[in-house]
Amino acid sequence: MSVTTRREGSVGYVEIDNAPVNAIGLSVRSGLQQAVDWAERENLERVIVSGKGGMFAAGADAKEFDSAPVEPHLPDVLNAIEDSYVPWIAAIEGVALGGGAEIALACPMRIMAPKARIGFPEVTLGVIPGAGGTQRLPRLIGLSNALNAVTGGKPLNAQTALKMGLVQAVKSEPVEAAFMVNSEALVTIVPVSELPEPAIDLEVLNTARKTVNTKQAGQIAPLRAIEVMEAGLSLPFREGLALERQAFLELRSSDQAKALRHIFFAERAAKTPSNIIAEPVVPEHIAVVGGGTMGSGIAYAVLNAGFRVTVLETDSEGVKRARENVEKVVEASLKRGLIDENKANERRALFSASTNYADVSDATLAIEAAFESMAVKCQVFAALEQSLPAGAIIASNTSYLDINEIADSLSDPARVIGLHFFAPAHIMKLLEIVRGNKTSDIAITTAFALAKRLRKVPVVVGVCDGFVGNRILARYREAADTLLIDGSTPWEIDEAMVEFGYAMGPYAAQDLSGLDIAHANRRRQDATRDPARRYIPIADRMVELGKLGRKTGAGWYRYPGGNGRVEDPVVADLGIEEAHFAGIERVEYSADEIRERLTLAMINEASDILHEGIAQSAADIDLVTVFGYGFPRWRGGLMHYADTLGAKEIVSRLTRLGNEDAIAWKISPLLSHCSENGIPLCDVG
Ligand code: T1G
Repeated sequence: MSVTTRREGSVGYVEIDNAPVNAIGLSVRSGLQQAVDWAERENLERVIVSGKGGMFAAGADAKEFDSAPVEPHLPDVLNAIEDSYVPWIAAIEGVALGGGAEIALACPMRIMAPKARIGFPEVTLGVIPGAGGTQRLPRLIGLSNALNAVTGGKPLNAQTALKMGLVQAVKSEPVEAAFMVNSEALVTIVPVSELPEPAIDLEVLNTARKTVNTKQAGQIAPLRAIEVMEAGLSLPFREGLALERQAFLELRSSDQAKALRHIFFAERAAKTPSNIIAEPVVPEHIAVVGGGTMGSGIAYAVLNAGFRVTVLETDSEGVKRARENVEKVVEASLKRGLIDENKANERRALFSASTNYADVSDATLAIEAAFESMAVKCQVFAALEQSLPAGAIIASNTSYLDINEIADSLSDPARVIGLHFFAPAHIMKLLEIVRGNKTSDIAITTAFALAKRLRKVPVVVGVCDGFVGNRILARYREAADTLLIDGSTPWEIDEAMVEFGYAMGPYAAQDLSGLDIAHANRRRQDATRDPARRYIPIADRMVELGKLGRKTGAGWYRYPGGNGRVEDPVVADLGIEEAHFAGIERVEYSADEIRERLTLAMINEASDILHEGIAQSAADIDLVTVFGYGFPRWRGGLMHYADTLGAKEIVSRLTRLGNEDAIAWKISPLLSHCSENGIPLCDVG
């Protein structure tokens, strides 16, 4: 039963009971409809609706969005609640999101628990509120607050909801408080849909549109929400409702909604592989080796999850630096209001730094984030193997180096795994779990358990140069540099990729991370690079000129005194000069051609990664590209996007590009296979 009813005296209790998040599927809608009829048959004085398990309702069941809507439709159920002569009170604990919040809006009274949250996250799934939210909310909290809540999709805490009039009370026991509400007061409350609609405020509407076009560029749902909310201001409620419903149903089947649902469910499916059943090591104390940017970021991420952490450094200077780096992150979190002083002190109390490996003799997990040199890493791993208990798992945060080689330097290679964090490590959600040839199942399950505690998105990857993310990134950058020498400028390329949906293009991104990192990797690859493959020397020249990016005040762009970035004609000339040396006649590339080449280069490389078993599924590659490399979430990740083109079309375009450069555009056997057999990439793995 997804909705239970019981009465006590003249009060009816309706409880949504659909674990794990009380998603409002067909059985819940039917149960609520029956509850309305039941309350009237029983001639109750009031109904108190709540959710079982400390959660009101997570919203409509998004798993139903791929099938035709089935009655009773939620808007109709909510109208029945609102129109009933038995007044309903929503007693909200946990979260009331999407359709859950709309149930609350249909009730004359709403009471929230102090830690509960209420919101309209529909746009994060590529849709809009489809059960009255766009029509009731402006009437209740005003146009501006309603636009922010719906287009931003962010849940509101109880105090904010109370202040803006979204709920009438915040009580520690919402159900009990609902029982105590004065009956006379209850029956005099005007239903939300009968409140006067706010005036059309063009300035507020235009501000909302401007915000969406800046912060959610390319996304259609937020703009549709504004359109429907604006229309509703001059329509009778039921007509506004019909407009909302039509827009919701159209969006539900849109490419963007399908892409966002794909990522939503792929993220939640990223759990320990079902064929691995070993019990994880649950560390009380975690050692982090290296207190630099990555090490201190990792240490803070682990502190944030409540673990005791000791950062190991080589000398007292390093210990001091580690302490300062971690304190900097604590202070930044305090300043951003992410934690309060108590939480900050809790983290400080769990943290220590030392040069003495004996201080981590009880640590059952170590994460090495030392200098990216094989010799240094093997030294650190040997010291850790000596100091840590026998069953401890030892992980490396290396971005590129061979985990197998590190593992083979130990007497017990099974305890070695890669945990590849992304800077800033306490913020970026992706965690590549690098499985070596001898990595044990315990190490894998420990990595997944850690990822869950750190609220990271874990993806198992195999050992190769760059694993999954950095290998795709290297091919993306190579394709960009090829355009650079063949005719484009960094800013043309960046602009084209921002229009595709990236927050920033490849060159602005490199200026952030520093051009020296990729330069060091190219030098490392010199010995094994295919001499027949085109090599573009422009990025090397940039490093030789000391143009390393923001940190040197100039990279692909110039950064005059913190006033943002400006194009640098010296850089454009470098491309022209190198083209001249190489005897290349430069040509103009359109934004479409730039986007095509860079996305096809990544898709082709990712297909090889899948083909070689370095990634286990196309969905995993989608998680890596979205959560680690800024691929637009509303395109569903690299491989979901590839499937919108189709393998056949991709192969035909790669064939055309192959006429220019057969080596760089060599078609992945997986793409050829999918093209010949009509197989979507998302079915691979
Ligand atoms: N539909 C279906 N399944 C859902 C779901 C949903 N809305 N929300 C969560 N799940 C599943 C999830 O896939 C996972 O499954 C399990 O529940 C636990 O989720 C009509 C049209 C509520 C804050 O966007 O934000 O309402 O992996 O790991 O960390 O106008 O889930 O266990 O098999 O995330 O405790 C709007 C989405 C829908 C909210 C809980 N609602 N969910 O977080 O658990 S559209 C949302 C969340 C709508 C109306 C419109 C979070 C959560 P499995 P979890 P959590």
